[in-house]
Amino acid sequence: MVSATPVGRRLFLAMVGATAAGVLFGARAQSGLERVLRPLTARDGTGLSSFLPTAGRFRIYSVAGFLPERSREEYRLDVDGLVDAPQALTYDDLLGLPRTAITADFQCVTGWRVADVAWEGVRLADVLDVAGVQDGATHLRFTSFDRIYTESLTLEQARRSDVLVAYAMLDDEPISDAHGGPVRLYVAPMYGYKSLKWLGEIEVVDRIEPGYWERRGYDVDAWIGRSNGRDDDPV
Ligand SMILES: Nc1nc2c(c(=O)[nH]1)N[C@H]1C(S)=C(S)[C@@H](COP(=O)(O)O)O[C@H]1N2
Ligand SMILES: [Mo]
Repeated sequence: MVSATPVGRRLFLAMVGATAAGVLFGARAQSGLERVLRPLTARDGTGLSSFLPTAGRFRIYSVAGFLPERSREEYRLDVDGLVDAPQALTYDDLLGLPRTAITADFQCVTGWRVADVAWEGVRLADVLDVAGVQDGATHLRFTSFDRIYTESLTLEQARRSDVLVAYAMLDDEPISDAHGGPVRLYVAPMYGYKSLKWLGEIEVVDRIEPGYWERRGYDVDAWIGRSNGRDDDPV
């Protein structure tokens, strides 16, 4: 798979911490394996789940230590800060915006990679246009409804066509709770930690506020293959 790459000690310790606290189980979403294992592994704090065959599969991460749940009916995406018209978009509002599909490898900075994952959703740029970004805005601050995880992007990065507010993944399924549904961020050209799960709020701001992992030593600009001391193949 991916060979070990030198990473700073601080970063290494952050990864070890993440592995102990944040990996709930690892299996490809919607597979029979996952359905069978979910009740066991979601509660497994022993690390037993790491013996499951997970090569080429997603690890399910939650730094919060639990998987928050929100139904599509109760879901809202707040878009606020330096915008003309603050929004509380429903799931159906998002479905009503132009649908975009991207298929690419999903790459975690710790090394695991899932090939050819299909994502569907709305371009983040289109969501921003609904709210109307004001002059002087430079960055976005994303907050998960797990109330702990945060992320950031520059406005320029956010407007790329391969950055999605995603509501479907894998084989056209809605995004499961485990994978950050009903709506998560998907930042195709960057390592997985930029793809914030359980997306609750997008705040338009005028300065960078580093996200959860960035405050713990990871690069803010997390381009695959040219950040965090790694040299993975680009997606
Ligand atoms: N809210 C939240 N989003 C998150 C994380 C997390 O712990 N909490 N982990 C990140 C990391 S490091 C990766 S690699 C991906 C993993 O996505 P998955 O759990 O669907 O496999 O989610 C990212 N988004
Ligand atoms: Mo990751």
